[in-house]
Amino acid sequence: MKRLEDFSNYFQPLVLEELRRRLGGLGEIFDICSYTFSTGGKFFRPFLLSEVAAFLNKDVDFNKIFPFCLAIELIHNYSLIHDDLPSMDNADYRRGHLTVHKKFGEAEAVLAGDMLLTIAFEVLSEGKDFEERKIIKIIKKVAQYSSYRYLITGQYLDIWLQKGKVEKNVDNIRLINFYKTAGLILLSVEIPIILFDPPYSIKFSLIKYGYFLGLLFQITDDILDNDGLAKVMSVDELKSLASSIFMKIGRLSLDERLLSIAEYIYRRDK
Ligand code: GRG
Repeated sequence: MKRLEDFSNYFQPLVLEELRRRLGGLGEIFDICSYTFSTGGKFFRPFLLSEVAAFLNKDVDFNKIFPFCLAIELIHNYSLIHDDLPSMDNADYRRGHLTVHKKFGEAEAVLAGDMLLTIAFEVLSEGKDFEERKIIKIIKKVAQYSSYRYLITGQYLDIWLQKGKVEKNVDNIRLINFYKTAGLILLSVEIPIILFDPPYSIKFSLIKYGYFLGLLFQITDDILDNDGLAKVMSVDELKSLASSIFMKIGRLSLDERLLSIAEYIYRRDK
């Protein structure tokens, strides 16, 4: 998707610049913590956040929402670095490059994840262009969604599924995958809602949009990776599930730009 590619090309150097501003004086610590951002992620979550912000306020100045975009991407990368660790998924490669622990060592990777997660909260506290009460509300929501409400609970359940403590069935896998994926996707939709406070009907459609997008993202990811739901459902079943969610998104009263993001997720091949 051209708009996402343009956004990624614009956003990636900004992320590196921000990390350099904070960690540049710390030598190798900067190299370890910034490595993940030079390995070619899509930057989908900050892109989604900026598109929802533009939907709610056509004149939005990107500089004002940048701290929120950055925080989401920092948390996303922290979760991937920790997910790849030997005690979790034990992955050697991500995005076609060595994972952080393979390149720099396990302790270093744990600390890099910790660093990115905590910097995200520092960055959020710097969103000076909006009222303080909105910033506090966002910080609270980000803390909840990245921990017990979605990400970390999802990871616990996943680990227990691998260990046989949670039954491997379609419902449990759907729930786990949803938790692991939906938290940050919903946040990317909910943060601009908090910032721009649209009327209730728009808020409602957008939250449904974020929820469906989270589901769709995970289903297409499982089809692409032949993992998760693809282990317990056929590709045809998954495609028909994805198609029904995509149709539901199409019925929400949103604009063409937001619908085209759903279409990109639905049809993506990487
Ligand atoms: C807190 C350790 C810990 C884990 C939380 C998020 C998570 C749980 C684990 C990450 C691994 C995983 C399967 C996440 C599901 C979400 C997902 C599909 C991530 C990949 O997102 P993309 O495709 O990645 O946006 P890029 O590489 O483009 O940034």
